[in-house]
Amino acid sequence: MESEIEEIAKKIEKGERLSLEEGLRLYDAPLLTIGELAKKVKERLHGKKVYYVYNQHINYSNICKNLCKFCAFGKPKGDPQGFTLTLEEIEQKIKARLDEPIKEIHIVGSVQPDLPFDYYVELIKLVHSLRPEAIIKAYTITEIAHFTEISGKNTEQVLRILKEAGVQVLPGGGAEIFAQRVRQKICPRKISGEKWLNIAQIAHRSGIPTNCTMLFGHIETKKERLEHLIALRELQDETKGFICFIPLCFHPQNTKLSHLPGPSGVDILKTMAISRIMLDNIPHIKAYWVMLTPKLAQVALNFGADDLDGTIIEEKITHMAEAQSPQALTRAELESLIRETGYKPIERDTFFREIN
Ligand code: V47
Repeated sequence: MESEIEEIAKKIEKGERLSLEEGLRLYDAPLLTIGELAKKVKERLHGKKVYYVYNQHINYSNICKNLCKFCAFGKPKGDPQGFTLTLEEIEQKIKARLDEPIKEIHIVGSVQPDLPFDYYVELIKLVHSLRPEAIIKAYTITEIAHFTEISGKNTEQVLRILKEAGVQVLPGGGAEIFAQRVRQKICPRKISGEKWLNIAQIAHRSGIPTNCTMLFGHIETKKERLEHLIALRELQDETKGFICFIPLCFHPQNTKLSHLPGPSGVDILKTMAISRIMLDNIPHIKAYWVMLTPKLAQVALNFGADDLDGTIIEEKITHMAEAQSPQALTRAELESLIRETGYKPIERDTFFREIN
């Protein structure tokens, strides 16, 4: 076993690509060994830089037709905890923070049964008109698939309309685990993994880069995780459209999978590191502090992650699943988390362009 890991380590040091079997074997290596390897890969790419973004999240609705079993955010129509923001309410949320130097607005919701396609387009136009300098990262691939259904337009047309309205990047959500076996059990109404990848491909070809994610630590096997990573890597070889990968650790509370324990700290850090090592063509790996907690996200910077995401301010998806993290971090808090690890904090925009 040790010599096998040594062989894999040599390949990583030479910058060679790992196979699914090699990725799987890495899970059996000691945590700190994998961490060191991932850290080398990350520092080869980014040196001592660790990024963060000054951003704002807007969740326009949580009323959802899909009701995935891993999700505590989505609510059925008529549920007392359900909400849908009017455009006026969204306007207020944006206006309330116009004095802050926000560089990115992250807008996602649910597969909402009643809103017309026009709402989604007008929402983007509104945000863009109020904050023309901020980059709008809006609507997951799952939402894009829904828009094609309600508008009767194809994916290219939907994306073109959204791009003209002001969308510059799609966030990485909705990917979950691509394996159909898992999707049938945890999100049977959601689009297939194949469809998710197909829409990502169309977005990239239409000049809209995206992020990508993997929701792990529920019922998936390690092999299914590796298959997921390799599917992303293969698409990236073709399109180069993924900016950042975000491993999302499952939060079971308040979900239909609340009997599951969720991933352990070791599993989270190993998955972060293995993601960095396997995804040799995706530039950035995000330690999303909202899901990890700021403390574990800070540790993850030594396990391959080069980004902490951002200031956030108001997050609902993880907090409805009882996340223990705060609602917001200030720029000073993010910078101090990064500095303490020996890395250099760099403020970025959505495309990872540095901000002075
Ligand atoms: O698609 C839902 C996941 C995603 C739970 O692109 C859960 O920069 C854990 O994708 N436990 C949404 N995860 C969040 C997301 C994201 C977040 C930050 C930045 C970016 C980006 C993307 O959260 C969903 C789903 O995969 N999720 N419920 C849960 N209980």
